[in-house]
Amino acid sequence: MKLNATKAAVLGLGTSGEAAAKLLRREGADVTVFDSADAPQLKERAQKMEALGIKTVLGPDAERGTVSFDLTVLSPGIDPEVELVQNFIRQKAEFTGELELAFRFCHKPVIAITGTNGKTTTTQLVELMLQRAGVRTVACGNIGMPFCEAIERQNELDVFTVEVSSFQLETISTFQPHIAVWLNFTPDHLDRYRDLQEYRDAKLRIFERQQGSDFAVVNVRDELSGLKAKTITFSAYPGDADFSVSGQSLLFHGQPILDMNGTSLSGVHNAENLMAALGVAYALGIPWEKAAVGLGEYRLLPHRCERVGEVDGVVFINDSKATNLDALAKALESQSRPVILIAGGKDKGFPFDSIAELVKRKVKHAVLIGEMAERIEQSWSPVVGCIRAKNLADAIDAARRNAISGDTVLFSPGTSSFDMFKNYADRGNQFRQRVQELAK
Ligand code: UMA
Repeated sequence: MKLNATKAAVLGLGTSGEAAAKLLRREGADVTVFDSADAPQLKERAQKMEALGIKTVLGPDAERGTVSFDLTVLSPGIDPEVELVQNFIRQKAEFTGELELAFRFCHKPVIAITGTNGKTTTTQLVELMLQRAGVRTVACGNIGMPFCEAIERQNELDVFTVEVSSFQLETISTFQPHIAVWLNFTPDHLDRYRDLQEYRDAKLRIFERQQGSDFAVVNVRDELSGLKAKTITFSAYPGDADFSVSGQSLLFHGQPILDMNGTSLSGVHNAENLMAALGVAYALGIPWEKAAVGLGEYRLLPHRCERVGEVDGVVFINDSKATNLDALAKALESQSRPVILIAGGKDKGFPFDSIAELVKRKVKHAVLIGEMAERIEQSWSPVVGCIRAKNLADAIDAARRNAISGDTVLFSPGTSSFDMFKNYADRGNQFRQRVQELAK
């Protein structure tokens, strides 16, 4: 598809905006990128874009433009309510997401993976499983490398493995994954969506364009109906699903196909992630023995229940990737020792009351940080002693003072990091570094 006579606007000069602008430029479009920020780093990136023949408008001017465009690409992290987007809406712009844009240039089958939790782990499991089984693929999308960037490499690939967020799905129109994976759905992102239904509706769009020749690999507990694709189900809980669990064994139609002891993964949520990956193998006709090779080799990324040290018999676990309550609950459920929990962060619009019973069962003391600290204290103080800390270092010190040998200090914030940190990885790295200093 050549875009020689096309005037394209890209909103946002983050990683996805940059990749979208470069793709459009390569295809011959006249591209302008708009970004409301104008920090030095962004200016540097803008200069690089200008060198490629891509125009940029930064800072307050980005929110005032009045020129009209044939195509307007919206970065997934930009909330449609912000002035940058509203200004384009007033000019009757229709938005194409970065995911949708990439798909329009995609000639290979797409495996799209969504869910509130486990997306990144499952995307990586599928990538490694396929690569070890001789299928050429790359993990891209919400995981980090934008789909628009991965498109450049499509001649070397057999299939794309794309982690897909609800934000990206808001702006699709033709996106049709050959295999759509739905891991789970629990409350999140209520700072962007009016309610849970709106969040769920955005996610459900992953199935919107699928046909009978496509596959939907879905968690049976989420009771998805009206799917046009061939449906493959999994569940870690008793019930009727194609893939199920018995002890450490993963079963397909009742027959054992993978022993979790042969992987580095444990816990209910990872059983589901593994079954979802095996569902992809089934859809692609990959034998179980071949699928097992990559799944067995896989090692979890940092910040996911990562043991980062032990001081005087107290184990410290970094679960900074827990950016919603369900992830925090799963981390707590998998703890067998008494827990000093460090939680809190950005206010994403959901209360912490719903896990108070679990906190009561597992947690000796809760140390609370960030924007949410006061609200969490209101929810949990009837069931557990709460301490408020002004920053992460103080929180770690308070947790250590209140822990005795045999306890675990679990840093599982339950919400996102942006009130105090660059992102969850920065937050987790700071936690790890501080614990390693204590261990010296
Ligand atoms: N911006 C404006 N005006 C505004 C608001 C933002 O111009 O009013 C600009 C910012 O200054 C910034 C740009 O928009 O320069 C940011 O765009 P973006 O947030 O879309 O960020 P990207 O760097 O393009 O990253 C996005 C995804 N981010 C989000 O969805 C929040 C990344 O997922 C993804 O890896 C990347 O595209 C490549 O596909 C991150 C994420 O947090 C990991 N995702 C959420 C999650 O997993 O929960 C959905």
